[in-house]
Amino acid sequence: MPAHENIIAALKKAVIDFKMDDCKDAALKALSHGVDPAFAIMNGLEEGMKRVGVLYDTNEYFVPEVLMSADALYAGLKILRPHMKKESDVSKGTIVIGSVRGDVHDIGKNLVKVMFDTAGWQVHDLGVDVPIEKFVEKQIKVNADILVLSAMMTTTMMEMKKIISKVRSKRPECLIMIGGAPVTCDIAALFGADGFAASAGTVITETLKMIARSNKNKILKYESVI
Ligand code: B12
Repeated sequence: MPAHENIIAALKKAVIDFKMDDCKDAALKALSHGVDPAFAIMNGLEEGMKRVGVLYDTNEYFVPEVLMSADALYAGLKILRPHMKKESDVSKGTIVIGSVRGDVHDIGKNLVKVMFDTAGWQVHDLGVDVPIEKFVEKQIKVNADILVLSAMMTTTMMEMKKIISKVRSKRPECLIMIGGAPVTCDIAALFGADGFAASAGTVITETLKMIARSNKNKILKYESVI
């Protein structure tokens, strides 16, 4: 097995076995072997946490193991993140991101945040369990181009619908991208979101498509009135 595959496998295993030191060692090894940090994060750390998700769902892991795995993932991310190459220094725009009220899951949200940051967006992270008002106020205050919402539970996901209609009434020009394990493309359409992506790996591509769609709609609207 080529060296970098061993390293990716070691990153994944360290998250699954919630071995923080092993995760740090594998992350440092990834850097010294020239493995692309983004590739290591998504194929090592994220895949490891997805496996932990399955072990949790099958009652082989419980909250303590899951939290220790999350700690190992974050230890690896802390080493790899600073080495991700910023696409450009010119800001692509401003986003506000957060996990909705009642939801403290942040691993997925933080991986999505890393992608926006690396791709050149100015990121305002409101953290987890964020009340609607805070999303509304912040996106107005920083004149956000995009509001990015994360929810990991079917229960908390319903908050997104309320946030979208509130933000629409205040600042219709702010685009809204949503995601998280229970969220689907159909749900995003139902809630009136402008965009959806299934993972951190696809969020930037889907965001650029969302912006292109909204620009096209603006042109169509303009053409219809002239
Ligand atoms: C880790 C975890 C926890 C950890 C969170 C640690 C942390 N720092 O985040 C802890 C232990 C705290 C926890 C607590 C609970 N959890 Co929990 N948790 C999980 C677990 C095992 C893994 C989630 C995870 O991080 N996956 C790895 C990441 C990388 O993947 P991801 O989150 O899906 O994110 C990716 C995509 O979804 C997407 N994405 C995510 N957000 C966004 C946002 C945007 C805009 C976009 C575009 C994309 C996007 O991109 C991400 C990266 O590619 C899942 C099981 C599962 N199968 O998902 C249960 C799960 C989400 N939890 C669940 C539950 C019920 C709970 C608890 C209520 C349990 C309890 N009784 O206490 C509490 C609730 C806490 C709260 N109020 O939020 C349920 C939710 C069921 C439901 N209703 O939908 C799940 C599905 C487990 C289960 N099958 O029952 N949990």
